[in-house]
Amino acid sequence: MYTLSRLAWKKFPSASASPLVWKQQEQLKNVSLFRSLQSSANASLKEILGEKIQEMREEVQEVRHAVGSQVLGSCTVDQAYGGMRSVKSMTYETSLLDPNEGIRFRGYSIPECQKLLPGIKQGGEPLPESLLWLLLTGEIPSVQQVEALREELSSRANLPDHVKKTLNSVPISLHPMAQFSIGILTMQSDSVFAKEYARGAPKNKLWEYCLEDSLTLIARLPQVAAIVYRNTYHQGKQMEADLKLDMAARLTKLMGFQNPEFDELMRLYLTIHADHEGGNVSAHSVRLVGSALSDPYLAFSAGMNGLAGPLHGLANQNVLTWLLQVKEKLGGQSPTKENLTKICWETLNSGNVIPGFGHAVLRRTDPRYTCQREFALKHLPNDEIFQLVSLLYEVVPKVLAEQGKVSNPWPNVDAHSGTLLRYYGVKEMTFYTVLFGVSRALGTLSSLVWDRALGLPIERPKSVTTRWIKENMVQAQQKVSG
Ligand code: NMX
Ligand code: MLT
Repeated sequence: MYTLSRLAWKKFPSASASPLVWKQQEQLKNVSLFRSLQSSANASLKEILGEKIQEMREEVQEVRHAVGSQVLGSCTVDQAYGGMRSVKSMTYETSLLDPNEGIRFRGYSIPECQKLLPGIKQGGEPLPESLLWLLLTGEIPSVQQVEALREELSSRANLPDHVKKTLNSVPISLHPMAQFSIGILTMQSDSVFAKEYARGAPKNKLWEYCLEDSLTLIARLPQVAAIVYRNTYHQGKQMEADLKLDMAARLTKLMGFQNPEFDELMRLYLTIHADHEGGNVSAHSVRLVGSALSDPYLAFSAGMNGLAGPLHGLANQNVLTWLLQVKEKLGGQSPTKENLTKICWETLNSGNVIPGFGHAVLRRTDPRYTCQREFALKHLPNDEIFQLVSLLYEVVPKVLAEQGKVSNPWPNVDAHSGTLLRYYGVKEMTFYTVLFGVSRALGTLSSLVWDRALGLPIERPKSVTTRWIKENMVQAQQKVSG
């Protein structure tokens, strides 16, 4: 039997005893973005969500009543063959991507999140727990709320033995993302959602069970990731979990690191990779599989299988592999714009993409790249690989623009993350996408809770064959043109 979430009932105590140092109250006094924090500082996550869901259900009804029959987007034949690029055909509440400005989490840009979301120290990076609260509720959390959520996640973090046994028995020749996905599926035995659905739970209650599973899943992912890491690269010697720590620090300790600066990087990392609106492969896979009322474990594992592709999350692994190849090709020469331009052309001419550059939606430098660059400028300005990345920022967009194929020559999030991880000692590139996956749980599972709250139906877009297009469109056009 599962135990009901303490969040369901818990009111939050005063933050005065919190070990966390909170920057937000000071900063927020005069900020107009600061919407509803003060009024709800003592409400529980589930209370707030319950209220928001009620409001949102009404809002969606009103919107559908007002404009339900209007066209949101249309789809050309090229778009149907072209990965449905830019076709507006779904709603997704937790984040929105602007092609020029980049991602906003519930309306807040990354710099705004860095300012407003509670961190562990003055001027520090946001806690991923803070972002999770924001994504779920749409509100900047109070100090007490983040601390309570941290405690709640810690209380759910222990892995069942059968999950450890399964992870310890898979061959380490399996890619870490495949191991990670297996670990997630193995936890499915604890799905409250699946049990309650089988017992006949009504549709309007499903979000509560989805929330239960999502919180448990998010809480346990650091340990799943760390077991994969320690098994694959450290002979299976596992580290003890410290449940007093925040999610990011718990993860780095479980991986075997003891470095407060690396903990700060991990807070930033887990925050910025969390969500990227609804159409990217991982988010859309979670949404799609979840729409069949598959439970959050099944849905999230599907998302991770998509994240593991080289055009999506695996690009972070490929970027560092490529950077090290570039370094090798330089053969001891200092990198210059000239020799890097030549190497970029060699990559393109051999039929490969330059990993970490380009994007399906973005048309400028990814703000997730920019904030990582700022972190590097502050903490590792003299690192050799960072300097190479910096110089490539001046070279690659020019080369890609000259080649003339790409819609966006600018760097994305993956162009930078491996350099930072490597600097702090995570040199095993094949592990990088797992860290992306731990973070992506925050956004995709928050969104899944909302999918169930809004009662979104099973996804089933209509497909057509090329023959159908010929018979219904090509021939019709030929008739018109005589
Ligand atoms: N290097 C070389 N060619 C590229 C690149 C690149 N970085 N980006 C796009 N192209 C090519 C692309 O392969 C396509 O070629 P073709 O017509 O021969 O098929 C052409 O440019 C047009 O593609 P776009 O419309 O610019 O990009 P699309 O929306 O199809 O794909 C990506 C977006 C991200 C898949 C693509 O830019 C890419 O492959 N980038 C490198 C891999 C990468 O960094 N992925 C990570 C994305 C972020 N994430 O974490 O998921
Ligand atoms: C992501 O973070 O999901 C990537 O940038 C890919 C995307 O948004 O399409």
